[in-house]
Amino acid sequence: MQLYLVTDENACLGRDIFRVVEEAVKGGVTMVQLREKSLGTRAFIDRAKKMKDILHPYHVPLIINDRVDVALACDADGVHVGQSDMPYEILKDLLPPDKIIGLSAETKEDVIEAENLNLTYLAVSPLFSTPSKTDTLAPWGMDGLKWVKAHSKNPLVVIGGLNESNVVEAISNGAEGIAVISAICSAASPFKAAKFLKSMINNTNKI
Ligand code: TZP
Ligand code: MG
Repeated sequence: MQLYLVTDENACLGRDIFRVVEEAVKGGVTMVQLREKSLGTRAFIDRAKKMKDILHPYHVPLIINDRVDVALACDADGVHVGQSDMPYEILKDLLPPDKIIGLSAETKEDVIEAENLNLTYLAVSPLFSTPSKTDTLAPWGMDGLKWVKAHSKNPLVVIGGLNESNVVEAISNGAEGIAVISAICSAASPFKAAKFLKSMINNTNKI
């Protein structure tokens, strides 16, 4: 989950979403979340299957946002849920045990509650405010990330406003990985953007 690409077709500047994702994977993206807020179920499943066919030759896992039914239908590698989505306790019984489960934490209470769950990762969301998602609670900021790191044993992913200007600080303050939409989907070259972000992550000392 070092460099985690979250898809948003609207951020792809009119380019084909599959091409953007494949370029990004060639550049070094290590995990992809298919996040489709407006597709119908059938179209979502079709897109997920096609995405999985693109990703698996690169051994990059496919995570489905919100929809456990879609994840099961296409045998995706996991599911990402937010605080108002399906509760973890139900999700874990529906999914095979080897699947990835990621959860977004927006408050300190979310972080503490998540300590009892067997998550693959906890997403600190949003780290910074971002035009890519405006219906969020207050951003955590770097001090918030430090607080989460000090209070959570879960592997942490940060999301929201991550780009080349703040990746190093996020990783050096305890994030295992960074999740991005616009820094890659809206880059002139998703390949080069991913490659650059990946090299920054690889060259950063973790705590
Ligand atoms: N969840 C919290 S912030 C966010 C999501 C899906 C959007 C991240 O997009 P960007 O463009 O990387 O800030
Ligand atoms: Mg959700």
